[in-house]
Amino acid sequence: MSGKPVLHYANSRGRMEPIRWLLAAAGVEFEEKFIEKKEDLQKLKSVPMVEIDGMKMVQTRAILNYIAGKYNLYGKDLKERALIDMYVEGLADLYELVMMNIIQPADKKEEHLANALDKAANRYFPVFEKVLKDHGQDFLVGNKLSRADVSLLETILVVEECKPDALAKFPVLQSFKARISNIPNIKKFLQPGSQRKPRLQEKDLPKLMAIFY
Ligand SMILES: N[C@@H](CCC(=O)N[C@@H](CS)C(=O)NCC(=O)O)C(=O)O
Repeated sequence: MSGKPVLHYANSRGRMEPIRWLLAAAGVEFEEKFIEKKEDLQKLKSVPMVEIDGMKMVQTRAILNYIAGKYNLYGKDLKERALIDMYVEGLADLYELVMMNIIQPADKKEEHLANALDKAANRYFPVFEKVLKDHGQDFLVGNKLSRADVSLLETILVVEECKPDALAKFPVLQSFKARISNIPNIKKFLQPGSQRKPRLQEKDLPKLMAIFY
């Protein structure tokens, strides 16, 4: 297949958003087909689904691994790849924790968010601050943009949506954020009108629940 990748998912972030980010960072244009109702999901069986290079790929991690490998965002050898995997999986844990806040019961939301933000500030961000500070390079691994940098920026932005000063105690992450946000493909994706999806609002939940649950 020679055309653009086609992404099948709801018109929301969910599990597709890291795929949108990675394609955008790689400078790859993509089309989107939004599922609107349960029957659309039943036809596809599993989403995210991405049509790419003649394949119909499912499973978020498999899709991300393929894109990262194809566009040289996955390190130069197995050891770099192992580091990138560790960073990406850790960031995915934090990302999921924050994203799940919206579906917590009303009386648990505040406590859940406080726990997620505490983990960001005391467990996750200090690790990345130290990695960048210790090696003094612009990127997390191999002095070159990788999917780990893309995940870190995406996760920082999601945490900042909940706590705008989340990076106050992390000067190295502040410069990292500014630097990576300024890479032309990423800068474009961060501008209004891109295919980046907005933060999920409570009012969007019933429609998504009707599709996925
Ligand atoms: N491991 C799969 C999980 C896929 C998944 O759970 N997708 C959700 C939407 S984000 C879904 O389809 N839920 C409804 C269902 O399983 O019927 C992946 O990462 O792609």
